[in-house]
Amino acid sequence: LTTAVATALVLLSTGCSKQSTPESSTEMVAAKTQQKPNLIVLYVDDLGYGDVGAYGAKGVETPNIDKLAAGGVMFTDAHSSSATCTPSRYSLLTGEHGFRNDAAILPGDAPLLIRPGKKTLPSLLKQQGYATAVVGKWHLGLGNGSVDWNTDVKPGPLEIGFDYSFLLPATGDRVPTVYLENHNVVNLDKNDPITVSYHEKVGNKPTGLTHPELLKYPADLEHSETIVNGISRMGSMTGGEKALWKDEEFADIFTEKAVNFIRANKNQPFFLFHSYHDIHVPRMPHERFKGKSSMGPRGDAIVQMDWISGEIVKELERLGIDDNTMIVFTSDNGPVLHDGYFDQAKELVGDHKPGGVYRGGKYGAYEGATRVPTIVYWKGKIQPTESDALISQMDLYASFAKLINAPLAEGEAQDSNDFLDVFMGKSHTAREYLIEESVGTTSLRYKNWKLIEKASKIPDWIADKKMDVGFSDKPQLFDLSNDAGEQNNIAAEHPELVKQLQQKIQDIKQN
Ligand code: NG6
Ligand code: CA
Repeated sequence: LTTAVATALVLLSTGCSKQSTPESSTEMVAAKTQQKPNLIVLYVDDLGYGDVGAYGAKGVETPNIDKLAAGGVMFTDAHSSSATCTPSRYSLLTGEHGFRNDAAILPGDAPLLIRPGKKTLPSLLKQQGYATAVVGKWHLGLGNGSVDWNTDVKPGPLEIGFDYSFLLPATGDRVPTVYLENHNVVNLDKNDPITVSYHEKVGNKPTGLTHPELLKYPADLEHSETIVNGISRMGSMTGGEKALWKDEEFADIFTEKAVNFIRANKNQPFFLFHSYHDIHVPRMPHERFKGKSSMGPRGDAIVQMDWISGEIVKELERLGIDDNTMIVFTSDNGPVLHDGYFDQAKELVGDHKPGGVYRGGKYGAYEGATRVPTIVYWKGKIQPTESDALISQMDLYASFAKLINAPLAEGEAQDSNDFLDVFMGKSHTAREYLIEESVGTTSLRYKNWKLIEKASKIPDWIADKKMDVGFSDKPQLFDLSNDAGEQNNIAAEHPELVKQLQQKIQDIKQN
């Protein structure tokens, strides 16, 4: 043995993996990297705190997720960084608040929000020898502005740390309604090029307004542009007929891509960001899930989402790598019933409470907006427990880094804290403070206090939607320890505390 190899062996046996491995010994590299756990983030869209069996769901059963909850750490105060998708995803992948980059819901043709060169969770993991993939909904923009879907679409996930991507480019309700695998639209016929616009009508495909008789669901005005697969969407699109997706196939196609990635990388550490379309609108689960809940398409989409989760976990079990894989299950924001399509989500909800005891949901400022079901499961490594630690998805970045002994650069993941012990269920104490972003204002948690700042910039499209968003022209203060449902604004009784919390928001923002 050379001295270098001997040193590496000692490091291996002590579990220290920071030391660089001698280049001459490829076997050593293999041996070393094999020890690192696989990481999977199961990222559901618009799943509320109360939408999972283990969290009290009434109208739907989720046996696969309940199994993770029963065998892992089930969090009761874990949050997405924001009440909407784009900023939450931005935060998960960069470890910083969305407001640091003005992240907001993006149109379907927006440029890539995370610019190449920015440190990201996948780039860190890739540097540490991980194979990295994102499968499913992206909604973080692509390209540099005015994307041409007929050529290489980049920069995108591959330019910010992912080795492989299979995407629904924006959302299910936004064009383009095609899959993007790495840089290319899947099944694109060069003779039938795609054009997309969010400013004007392109081509002559029917729209929800001109051809309502073609629709599987009626939709509101915003969702009444180009019809694809019987569903009118946001934005206008023409061309790419052979490439158009069928919403009912999402579950099977994305699951297959995820499973293939896991199989192909079973012998080396991998990171899979599995980003569900469910249970976002349009809710159009596969035929076999129809009627499997009592809540219509929204409930059936939850059943489908549970099935997908089960398939991924079963694959890990089949391959015998479940004991070397840490799984984080969570959602990008809280629940919404009516979100543009008349799919009876409101009418059929019954006594099911999508946000559990928490008020509000998607877009808003109340707890229901960001407090989401969150489970960490790692067979054999985590003792089942429930945790009421206040924790954010942003904290996964620094915690994963800690798990694999990867140092963070100065300024990298600036809002992310290493709470590995909390994610592993060994400690129940995480944050004292956490900013919650909504589309109209900023809120702050301080222990069990919750401040909702007076609202400033409520977008028009939400102002007239009559949602329980909690935006007010005065600051609101709630004591969640006796008012979890945020009913009693006690700001007037605690003026000093309100001031301090407002100041804290400013401090964090200027940090
Ligand atoms: C909103 C859409 C909504 C949904 C949301 C994004 C309207 C009226 N509503 O703008 O249907 O697509 O964007 O959801 O336009 S998210 O989960 O990706 O943030
Ligand atoms: Ca969402």
